[in-house]
Amino acid sequence: MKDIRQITTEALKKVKDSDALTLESIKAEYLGKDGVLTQILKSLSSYSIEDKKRIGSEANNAKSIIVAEIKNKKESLKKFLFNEKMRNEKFDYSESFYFPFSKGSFHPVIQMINDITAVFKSLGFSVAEGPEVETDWYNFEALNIPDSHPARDMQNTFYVEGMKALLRTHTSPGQIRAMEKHKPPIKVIVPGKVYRNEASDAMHFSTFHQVEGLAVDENITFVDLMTLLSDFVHKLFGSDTNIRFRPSHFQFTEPSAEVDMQCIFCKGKGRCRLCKSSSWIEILGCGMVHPNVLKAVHYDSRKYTGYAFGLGVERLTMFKYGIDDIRLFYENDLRFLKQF
Ligand code: FA5
Repeated sequence: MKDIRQITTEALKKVKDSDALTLESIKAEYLGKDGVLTQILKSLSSYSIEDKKRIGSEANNAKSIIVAEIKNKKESLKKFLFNEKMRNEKFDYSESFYFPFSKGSFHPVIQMINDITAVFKSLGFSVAEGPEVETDWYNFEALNIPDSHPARDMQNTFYVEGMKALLRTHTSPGQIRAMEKHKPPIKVIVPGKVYRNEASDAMHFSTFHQVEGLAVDENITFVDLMTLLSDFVHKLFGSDTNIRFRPSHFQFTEPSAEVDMQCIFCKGKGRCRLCKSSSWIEILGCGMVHPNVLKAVHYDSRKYTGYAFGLGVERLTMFKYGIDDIRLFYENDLRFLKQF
C-alpha cells in the first residue's frame, strides 16, 4: 500500500496545478468510487484491529485535507474566471433589457421647484444652495433678528443640543451666504427645505420648501420687486391670475409685504375651508432688504438697495394641482403620488 502521507502530498500538488477542467478528475482519482483513498478505506477489513484504526484515521484525515483544498481551489478559480470575464467583457450601455420596475417620477413638490427655478432663470436669476442645519448667525442674527427679539417666536425650530446650530426656519440665510460670496450686482434664488416647530393643518407642515430670491444693485426699488413677482406668478399660473400685495413686517426687509393669490378652490367667492373664506391665500413674504442686513455682509447700504422674497413651494403646488391639504404630500400614499 502506498504511504498515505505521500498520497496526500501528491494529491495536493495536483490540485494546486489544476484548472477548472482537471479539478473534477483529480477529485475522482483520489476520492471517487474507485479513488486511491476510497480503495484504502475499502481494504481495511484485511488489517489487524490496530492497523485498521491507524490506517483508517490517516486515510479519513487525508480525505478531509484534500476535500478542503479542492473547495479552496474551486473558489479561487471562480474568482479568477470572474475577474477575467470582467476584464475582457465590454458592457453595451445601449442594450435594452427587461427592467421589472416601472419608471418613477419626481415628487410634485420637486417638479414645482424645477418649474419655479426655470421661470427665475428665464428672468436672469442664478441658483444657489445653503445648508439645512444653520448657525444662529445666518438664520437670525445677520437677518436683523437679535437674540431674544420677539420676532424669533414667529419661527420656532429644532435646535442642535449644545451648539448654536438649528434646522433653518426659512431660506433667508441663503441671502446672507450669497451676499458674502458675491459683490453686487447680485440676482439669485435659493431653493431648499426648511423646518418649523409648529402644528400641522391643511396649509401648514413642520417640514416644507421655500424658494428665496434676492437682487441687490444700485437703484433697485419696490416697483422692481412688484413687477418681478407679478411676472413670475403670471408665467407660472397664467396672466389672468390675480395677486395682491399686503403690507407686512419682517425684521430683514423694510418696507415689507406679503403676496396673496386669489383662492383657486373657491375662485375668490369665499365660504371656503382653505382660504378661511377670505378668497386669498398667502404665497410669499417679501420686501426691500433692510440696511442692517446689507451692513452685516459689508455692503455699502448708501450705495446699494435690494429686494428679497421667500415663497412657499407646497402652497404653489397645491394651487397648481388643486390639492386641498398639504399633508397629502408627505403621507407617501402611492395612489396620490402616482397622479403626477
Ligand atoms: C419667511 O419665511 C420669510 N423668510 C420670507 C421672506 C423672505 C420675507 C425674504 C422677506 C424677504 P413666512 O414665514 O411668511 O416668511 O414664510 C414664507 C412662505 O412660506 C409663506 O408665505 C408660506 O407660503 C410658506 N409657509 C410658511 N410657513 C409654512 C408652513 N408651516 N407650511 C407650509 N408653508 C409655509
